[in-house]
Amino acid sequence: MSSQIAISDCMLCVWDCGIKAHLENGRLVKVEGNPEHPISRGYICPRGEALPEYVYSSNRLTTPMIRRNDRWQKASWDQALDYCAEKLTRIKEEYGARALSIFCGSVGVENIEVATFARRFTGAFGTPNLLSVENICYRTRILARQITFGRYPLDDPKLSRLIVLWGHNPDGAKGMLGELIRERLGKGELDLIVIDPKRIPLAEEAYYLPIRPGTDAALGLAMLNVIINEGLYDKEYVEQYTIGFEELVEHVQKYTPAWAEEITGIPAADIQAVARTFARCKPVCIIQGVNTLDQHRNGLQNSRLLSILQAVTGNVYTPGSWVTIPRIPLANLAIKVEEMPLGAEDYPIFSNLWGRRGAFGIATMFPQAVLEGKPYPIRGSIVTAANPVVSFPAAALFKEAFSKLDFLAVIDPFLTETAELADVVLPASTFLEKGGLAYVYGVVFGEPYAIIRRKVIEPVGDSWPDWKIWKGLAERLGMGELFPWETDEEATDVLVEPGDFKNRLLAAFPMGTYYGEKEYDIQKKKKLNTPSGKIELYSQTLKDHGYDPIPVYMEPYQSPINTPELYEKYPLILISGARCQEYTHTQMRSIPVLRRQNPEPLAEVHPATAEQYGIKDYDLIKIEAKTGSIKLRAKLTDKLSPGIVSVPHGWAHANVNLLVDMEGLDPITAYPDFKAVLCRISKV
Ligand SMILES: Nc1nc2c(c(=O)[nH]1)N[C@H]1C(S)=C(S)[C@@H](COP(=O)(O)OP(=O)(O)OC[C@H]3O[C@@H](n4cnc5c(=O)[nH]c(N)nc54)[C@H](O)[C@@H]3O)O[C@H]1N2
Ligand SMILES: Nc1nc2c(c(=O)[nH]1)N[C@H]1C(S)=C(S)[C@@H](COP(=O)(O)OP(=O)(O)OC[C@H]3O[C@@H](n4cnc5c(=O)[nH]c(N)nc54)[C@H](O)[C@@H]3O)O[C@H]1N2
Ligand code: SF4
Ligand SMILES: [Mo]
Repeated sequence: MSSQIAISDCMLCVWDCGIKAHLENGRLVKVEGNPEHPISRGYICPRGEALPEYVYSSNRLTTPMIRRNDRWQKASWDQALDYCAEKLTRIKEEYGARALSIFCGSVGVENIEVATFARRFTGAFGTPNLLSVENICYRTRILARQITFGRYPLDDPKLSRLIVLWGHNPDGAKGMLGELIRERLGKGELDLIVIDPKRIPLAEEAYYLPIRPGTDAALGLAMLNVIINEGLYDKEYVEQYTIGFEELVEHVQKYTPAWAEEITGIPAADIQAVARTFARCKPVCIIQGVNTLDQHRNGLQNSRLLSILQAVTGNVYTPGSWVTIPRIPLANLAIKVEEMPLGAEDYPIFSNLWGRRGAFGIATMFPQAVLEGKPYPIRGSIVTAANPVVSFPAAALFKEAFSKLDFLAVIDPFLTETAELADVVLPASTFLEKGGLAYVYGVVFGEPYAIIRRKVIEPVGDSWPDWKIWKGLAERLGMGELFPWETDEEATDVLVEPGDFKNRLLAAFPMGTYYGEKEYDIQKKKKLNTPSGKIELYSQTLKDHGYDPIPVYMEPYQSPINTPELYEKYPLILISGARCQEYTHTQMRSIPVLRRQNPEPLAEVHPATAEQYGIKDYDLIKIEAKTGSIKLRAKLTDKLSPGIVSVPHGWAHANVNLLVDMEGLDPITAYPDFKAVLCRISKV
């Protein structure tokens, strides 16, 4: 028997922890964290450890399948790709190229191999409609920081004196950050503030502010009120590097701590205390939820407020605050389509900020385009590395839309709920069965580090890597010359621009290498990339587009104050999507070792709230909202504030997205409100 250990990285979620993969006769048998990886330093979560069970799962799709007479039939790759090509050609002839949407999920934007070739195919086919989770996750905060700073600065938590976890629970969503914070707290190097409706584990070691979901902007504005009126801002920094401070001073006057207490439920004295600590401790780094604050009707302005808090206290571009890192020299393999995608007119900043064109259209407009033909019909879709029928808001509507297409193909290693609606499923290899590139370390620790990945095990069954699937499709559509790569190595290496970095990266395999250094003090060295060349506390760009140039407070669309009649019927607030270590989104429920650790979705409720409705721990309950209802068991916990129900996302049989609608989208980015939905509960 031949045993071997391969150094690689895990892509079961976005953080790319370093791993050691133990192989026996070429088969993966065990996975552990790699202590030599400079960022993850040996950290591994239960999903990473379950990689052998994941890759060899009996639920893997091992061959293409075509649906005929409502039954799946196994097909060869030739048959399946020919079939797709025929359907795609018909859609193009009948409705034009734009009637096809390519739909990418979390893996479809985070795994650069998956994302790059999906995007290239979109351009080659000639449709502008590349849709993705970026319309519900992360792009909003990037935009908010770009609007404020010209670039997107990242967290630098290794050197912070104070960290604010604002709607973020590292123990669920970003384990290696949790480890770092505990290590630094243990050494007495760090203070911590937690702002969350739930007393998360790290709140035990922090100054904790329980907040009413969706009211974060009220807290942020009141903190600014205190910081400005008590003269606690960084006068020199503000004067030299920002514009709009005078307008900001006037703007925040009405947002007093007493006003914010009414809205957020946080006592005014606590708001004052936190504002003072925030302004006096340097360097400080707000680590906002990866999506939490963005997934609100006020999402972009929530994120803008955090930028303004960092800026007025002089906590941008300094060690331990928010920093920038050089851009990784990725090759640009996108093929340009002149026409703008769905939603570009209604959400112009999302699509094009200062001539920087966004990669994606507005995915939340997809159901309307399919079901009503507005603004024009979408008739076909290829979904890759996504499960939107479960992961997107207004789940019933998305399901109906995917069901009513003329043609749907799904590329995935598993038969997802979205794949169950497809005409064709194409089995994708997982990241360990192909090449790739890991480079998201900037997002966790501001680290400009990258690793080139090579295949660790052979593709399972007759699965193909994504690049090969797109190539096969392109060939059948007469565009084969645009996908000339023949081997896994070629298709991986082409992701990085030729040059010094690429040579270093290849030479550093399998460990990876830095592609630059953190950049500090750039505000001192050059004009920033905003229209004014300064940090824009007041944004003329937002104003010119008809939005508030300085963030205002906006109630959640459904709320006790905004919709009091609805509140009478649905008196509790539903938050959704808190992460757990066992699963990534809708995935991995069929992996027994993970399912045993986390067998079923549980709705968290405060014991006092549960008692009001006669609910005991582990009772089966019904949660109803305006758009639907789900059933699952209750978990009583006094960690969650009373009056709130917290439900995980990603469980198909109790899909919380049946309760989330798309009525009150963020006017700037069309993000839905996943985190403040009115609901009621009852014992079943
Ligand atoms: N294990 C695991 N890790 C993941 C993922 C996964 O599926 N599984 N997904 C990855 C992805 S794509 C993403 S986007 C990130 C998500 O990462 P985050 O958005 O950071 O999610 P969480 O850390 O779970 O934090 C959610 C916290 O926000 C609180 N919260 C809810 N509503 C509000 C509110 O209105 N205001 C405030 N202040 N707090 C609120 C919740 O109580 C919870 O503690 O996680 C990534 N990491
Ligand atoms: N209510 C509520 N809903 C939410 C959220 C929330 O907080 N609350 N969070 C939202 C967020 S932030 C996000 S990012 C979305 C995520 O939404 P999705 O991306 O739709 O969810 P996933 O389950 O991660 O789907 C990824 C798919 O990629 C497949 N896959 C894995 N590797 C590969 C590969 O190499 N190639 C291909 N082709 N496929 C692969 C997986 O099997 C899986 O089916 O969910 C969102 N939904
Ligand atoms: S946190 Fe877990 S799933 Fe995510 S990359 Fe690390 S080991 Fe993999
Ligand atoms: Mo996300």
